[in-house]
Order: sequence, then structure tokens, then C-alpha cells
Amino acid sequence: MKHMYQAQYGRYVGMVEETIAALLPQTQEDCPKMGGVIPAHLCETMRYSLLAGGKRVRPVLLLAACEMLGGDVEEARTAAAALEMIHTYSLIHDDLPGMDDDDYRRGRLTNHKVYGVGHAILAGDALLNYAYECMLQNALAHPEHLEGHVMAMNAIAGRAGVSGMIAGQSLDLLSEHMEPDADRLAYIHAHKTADLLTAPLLAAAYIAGADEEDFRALTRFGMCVGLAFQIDDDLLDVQGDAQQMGKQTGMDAQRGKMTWPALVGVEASREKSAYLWDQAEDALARFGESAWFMRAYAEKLRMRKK
Ligand code: GRG
Repeated sequence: MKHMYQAQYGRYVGMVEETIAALLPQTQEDCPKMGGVIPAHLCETMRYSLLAGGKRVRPVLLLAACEMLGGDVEEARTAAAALEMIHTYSLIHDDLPGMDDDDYRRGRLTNHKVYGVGHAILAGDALLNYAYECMLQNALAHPEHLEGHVMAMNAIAGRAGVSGMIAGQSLDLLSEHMEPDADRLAYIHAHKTADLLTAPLLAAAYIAGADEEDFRALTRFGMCVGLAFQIDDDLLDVQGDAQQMGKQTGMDAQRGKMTWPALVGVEASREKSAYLWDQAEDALARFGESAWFMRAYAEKLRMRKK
């Protein structure tokens, strides 16, 4: 079983890396997607953060969900890579001085520390736009499944956008130095984090042609995983190892962030996270054996140290 898991995980990550490498502009000369007119410096700033070695959680979820539902992963590859571009843009912008002002991310200096704030903003903007450009081109290349691809993009745009991740991030910024409040925190976590972890599951469901019950189960799974993932992130900021995580810790308290440990303490946060991870597993019951990888992957995420 352990062998099977490692092989499948390696296959998904390999597909993600390969697709990112194939789509990502490399230099001024060899980026046909952009008609060869993209400045080499912009390529470099985009590549710097996208190839910095993130865990690739969102694209792996997308490919795994697609296969779990009997879909064709080949058709899902572009959306998987695009989601990682959207996630990476959000990290670049989140690290900016006007937001969290972080120096380290994914084990290296943040984008703005290397290229300056202006270029980091543009690298994020470029990744965000390029993600949709890639998905649109992929949708147009599959006219026989156009609706599934367009619906997948719609699911991603909704959860990454103004009523999704950006909404959560906005309230997160507004809530700094406020007295922790359970409802406000639930909103922030649901949108800032859980939405972008639910997006790949729903995108996969559209690409694979899932039914209504599948959508319900995947939405519940994504929300539980997303909320638990964020509570764990808050806990890692309090107790994690900065070296292992590749970024500074203890920053939430310094910034007066509204977090679970600030609201209910470390022990109760741990219990809440454990409850949510159990609920996530429950949500997969409907998929039976075909969810074997998803179950094992959720377990790995539950145990993560970075
Ligand atoms: C700037 C619009 C905008 C949004 C930013 C992503 C984000 C929203 C903020 C980053 C801070 C944070 C704690 C977000 C919660 C989500 C999260 C835990 C992101 C880190 O994701 P991982 O652990 O990172 O998947 P890697 O580097 O492995 O991809």
C-alpha cells in the first residue's frame, strides 16, 4: 500500500511539474504562448516563485479527484498547473510589504526581496492572467468537452476571486489587531484558504462529468480539508520549525493576526483540526475504494510539518 501510494503521488507530482515546465515561458525567445514578446525578466520573476518547490497540494488534489471520478487526467493537467500558478501569485502578493511583508517563502527569499516590489506585483499579475489564458486555450483545444472545461474554470474563478480567496484575504487584512471573533475567523478561513483547496476538486468534477452527489461530497471534503489545513498552518506558525517550513514562524502574533490559537488556544485548535480531518475522511465514504489515494493523501496532509 505504501509503495502504491508513493508511486501514485510521484506520478501526480511528476505530471504537475512536467505541465508547468511545458507551459511556463522560459526566455524571451522560447515562449510561443505569448508570441515571443514577453520580456526575459518577467519570465524570470514568474519562474522564480513557481519553480521554488511548493508542495503542489492543489494540483495533486485536482488530478487525484479527476482519476477518482473516472475522468481523463490528461485533460485535467492544464487546470492543475494553472491552479498552482494562481496559488503562487497569491503567495507572492501575500508576502508583499503592503500585506504580510515576509522575507522568506518556500525556502528562499520572497519574490519582492529579490526583484523589488514592482516586479513582484507584476510576477503575481502575470501568473494569474497566464493561468486563465492557459485554461482558455486548453478549453478551446477540446471543443468536444468545452462545457466541462468552462465550468471548471468558472469554479476556479469563483473560488479564487472576489467572493473567494480575495474576499477572505481582504477580511484577514481588515481584522488585524482586532479581538478574535469566531464568525469572522470562520469566514476568513473558509475563503482565504478552503476555497482554493475546494476549487481543484470541483474543477476535476466538471472535467470528469461527476453527478450532483459527488459535487456535494467533494465540496464537504474540500471545506473540511481547507479549514483543517489553515488551523494547522496557524499551529505551525506557533510551534513549527522555521528551517523545515522554509519561512519565518511566530509572525501571526507579531502582526496581530486573527488565528485559531489566538481565539481558543493551542489545545482546542488541535482538537478542532482533528475533528475536521475526521469529517474530511467521512466525506469520502461515498467514493469507496476509488478514493484510496485521496484518503492516504489527506492523511499525509494531516501529518504535515511544513
Ligand atoms: C494575495 C489575494 C491574495 C491572497 C493571499 C495564499 C494567501 C491568500 C495567503 C498566504 C498566507 C496563508 C497562510 C494562506 C493560507 C493558505 C496557505 C496555508 C497557503 C500556503 O499553502 P501551502 O502550504 O504552500 O500549500 P506551498 O508553498 O507548499 O504551495
